[in-house]
Amino acid sequence: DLAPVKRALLSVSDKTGLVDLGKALVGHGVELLSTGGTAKALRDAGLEVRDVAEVTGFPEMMDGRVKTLHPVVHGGLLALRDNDDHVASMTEHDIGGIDLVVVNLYPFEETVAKGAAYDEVIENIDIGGPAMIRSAAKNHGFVNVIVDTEDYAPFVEELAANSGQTTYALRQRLAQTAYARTAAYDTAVSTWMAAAVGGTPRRRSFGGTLAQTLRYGENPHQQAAFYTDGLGAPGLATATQHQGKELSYNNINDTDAAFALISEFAPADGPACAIIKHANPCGVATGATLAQAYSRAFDCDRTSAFGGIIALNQPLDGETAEAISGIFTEVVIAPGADDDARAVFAAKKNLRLLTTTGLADPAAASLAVRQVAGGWLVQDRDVGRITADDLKVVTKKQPTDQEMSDLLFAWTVAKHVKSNAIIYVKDGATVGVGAGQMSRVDSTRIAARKAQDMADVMGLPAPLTQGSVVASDAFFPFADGLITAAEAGATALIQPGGSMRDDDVIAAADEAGLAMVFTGMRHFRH
Ligand code: 93A
Repeated sequence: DLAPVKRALLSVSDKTGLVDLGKALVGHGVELLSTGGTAKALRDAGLEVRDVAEVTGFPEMMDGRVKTLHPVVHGGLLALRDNDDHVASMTEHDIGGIDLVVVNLYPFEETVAKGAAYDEVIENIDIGGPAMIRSAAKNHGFVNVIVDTEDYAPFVEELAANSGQTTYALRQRLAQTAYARTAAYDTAVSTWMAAAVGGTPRRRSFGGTLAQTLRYGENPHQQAAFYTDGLGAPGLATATQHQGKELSYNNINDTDAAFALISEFAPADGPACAIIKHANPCGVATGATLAQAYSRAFDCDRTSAFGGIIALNQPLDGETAEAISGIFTEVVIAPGADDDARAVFAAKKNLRLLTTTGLADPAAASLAVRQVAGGWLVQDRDVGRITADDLKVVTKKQPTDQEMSDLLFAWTVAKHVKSNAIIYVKDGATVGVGAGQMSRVDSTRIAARKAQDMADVMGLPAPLTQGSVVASDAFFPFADGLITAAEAGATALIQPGGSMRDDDVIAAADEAGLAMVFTGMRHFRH
């Protein structure tokens, strides 16, 4: 199953490693064909190259839109070398075999990521490159195709090991990679166009490139990997890890949740901190300083914060790093870290520190995709946001200014808590979080009980839910949840409203002397 490599066509946008590869190929007696810019780069390095234009008898034309789209190229790639008919056609039409294609495509993803205008993005849709990749990959019985610079060196090693030939196993593996590349490329184009067109496209595809193989998945018996779309959104896909061992599957999932939540808090509005466990916040707080925001978030649920993921909305400083070092933390993610902070964490070998280029845009439209048996569920990410103007006060009592500010804070956190979500907040800090329960009243009770536990731990006379406000991610179907919250000391509530029994719930609020506002918007997170 060894096949010789006698002629190669190189056509690459990213010229990394090109000259070394060209030299190695020439060293194995391979003839090089190439397109404009690639040929120039090879010639500049002193290598002998034939222009594809010379081989096809056609110049590159239409701003390069037509360079390699020619039967002499595709015949040379697709011809079955052991088929008499094919070989006769090659002779008749003067088509030479091409045994290796090295192509990396116009940088479509990077062009989108840098925010280029529509027409520039369109010009960066590569047509000839994917065509050659697909032709070569189909004919992997004889032809080699390389789409990643990482594959240059192993390919050269294979040639050296097999006196200028390659094995079927290698060609087959390269072909699989090649089709994944063209599929991800077309996915990027189609995803970008779907956003430009709007609406619900009849066809959707999803794809990405391996960023990291993970040690295992949610559990050790599950294989896992992290794939990125290359479109450059701020977050884990583009973050820098400064220390600590590799992130695990659960770390990535939880850190993503932490970063999405903290991105709701604009740095200009002051420091904020979120502590995440199992993708749910166990403490979120603002503070006069970042260190204070951390300690207030920590005080919501000190027990759960152990082994948590911490996200900050401002660059990490030394004082906050010191405070965080008090207990075991898995990951800290922040839009930067100063030298003092780096020095403090240097002693904490197991702690992973990630810095991002900024926060995510909490209003940026993107898709949330979830797999179900036989398909995918796709929706817009929940970017719903409200301001005080959107709220309707439904009780006799009006919320005070402080309550109003806490209600909006609680509502923002609720969006990032698994349903049924109940969040108690006081003075810009969560003081009780009830997450992921099958009944809303249970979430209300659990959050209050956890606040009581914290009061016991901290030696407080009363739980911090006394004088707090409460957010509920969806309407209270009955008055029981609201009554539980009032018993825990809540004075104001925020919820979507819209239940058949809204009147009962409002009456119960009035009876308990609570203020309540309706958002008209729900934040289910299942
Ligand atoms: O505009 S294209 O879609 N038309 C083509 O016929 C074609 N052939 C190769 N783009 C085409 N390519 C791409 O040109 C390759 O995929 C590669 O990314 C790039 C290399 O161009 P150059 O060698 O001029 O730098």
